[in-house]
Amino acid sequence: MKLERIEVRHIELPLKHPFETSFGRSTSKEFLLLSVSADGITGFSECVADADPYYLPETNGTVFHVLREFLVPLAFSLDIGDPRDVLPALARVRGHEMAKACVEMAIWELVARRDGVPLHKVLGGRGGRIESGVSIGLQKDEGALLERVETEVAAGYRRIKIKIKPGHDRRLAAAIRARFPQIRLMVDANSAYTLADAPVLRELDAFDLMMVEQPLAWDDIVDHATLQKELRTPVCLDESIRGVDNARHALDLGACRIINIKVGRVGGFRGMLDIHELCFGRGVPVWCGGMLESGIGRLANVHLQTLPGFTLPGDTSASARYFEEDLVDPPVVVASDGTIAVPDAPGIGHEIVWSRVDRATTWKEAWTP
Ligand code: OSB
Ligand code: MG
Repeated sequence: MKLERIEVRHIELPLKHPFETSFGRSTSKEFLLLSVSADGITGFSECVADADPYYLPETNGTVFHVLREFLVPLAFSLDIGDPRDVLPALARVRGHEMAKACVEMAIWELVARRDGVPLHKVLGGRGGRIESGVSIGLQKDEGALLERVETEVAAGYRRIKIKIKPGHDRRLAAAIRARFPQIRLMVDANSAYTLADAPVLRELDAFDLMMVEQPLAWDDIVDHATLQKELRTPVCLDESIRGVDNARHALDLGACRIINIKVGRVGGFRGMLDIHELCFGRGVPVWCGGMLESGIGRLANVHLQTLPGFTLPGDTSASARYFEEDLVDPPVVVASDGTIAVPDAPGIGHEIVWSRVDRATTWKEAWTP
């Protein structure tokens, strides 16, 4: 199969509420939507890069550049058989995992549509339902945070994650634990600490947290290994994991006991599958992170979480937490038992509403071989 057309759109969707982390505050979601076509069928993917390089180095601008100059011409040169072979075929381009992932994921989605099967089928997953957790951003004060936790627990979510940063950590975890002794709770620092903060992070051991996510630098595994030895709470790596090789290095060094897999951060579904297999083989739990995706990326996350190693609830929550109106119909919904239905229609499995996509598109560009 040879690709015949690739289109990229820049989409801007307002967020219902600002989302704040240790690295910044977003009021809208800006992302690239990729469409790849062959043999009269089109597959879709949502790129996880942001407008800015505050989470990881890639941005919508760097992704567009690398697509136009390198990955799109390379993708047109491929004779595509098994979609597992696409990521290795892009290896000449070093790094730029998010740019590679959006090409690779759109090809998998196209293959699923061509074969008339849901995405989870081509990935080797199952139908049914997945467990859902939420990620709660930094709030204006402790009262507002407790209110948000209350709302999400009442909605049925099976795990609560809160964002922390220096000065807003121990006290927040203590307040939530005092009010909700039983909930599955974790914290995400998005690289806001250094090894010198180990004493503060060790105090978090008192709150029965499932894990502390990415406390140290975005590209570190060595200091995380030192830190993990000093904590009872498992360390989970997010930003630091960019592919199966560095995931293996992290596990070998003891830098973490849990891995957050974001498919767009690890080069696409092949990177996700390889890390999943590595961790499954070693009994290391994985879960699926989120990047405030629209329904297109959100549904990709729903499908991949049906693989057997995804044993912990992920960050895939309802579309309505973020968007007035999602780009897919129906939107992603979470039942009162905290689960999401895995679609069984072809590809991502929900209709893309093109009138809404057109309205949210700020610019687009298309290429042919
Ligand atoms: O670190 O997991 C993260 C959002 C943007 C960038 C990084 C992260 C997040 C989230 C939100 O935690 C997860 C979601 O609800 O999509
Ligand atoms: Mg994270």
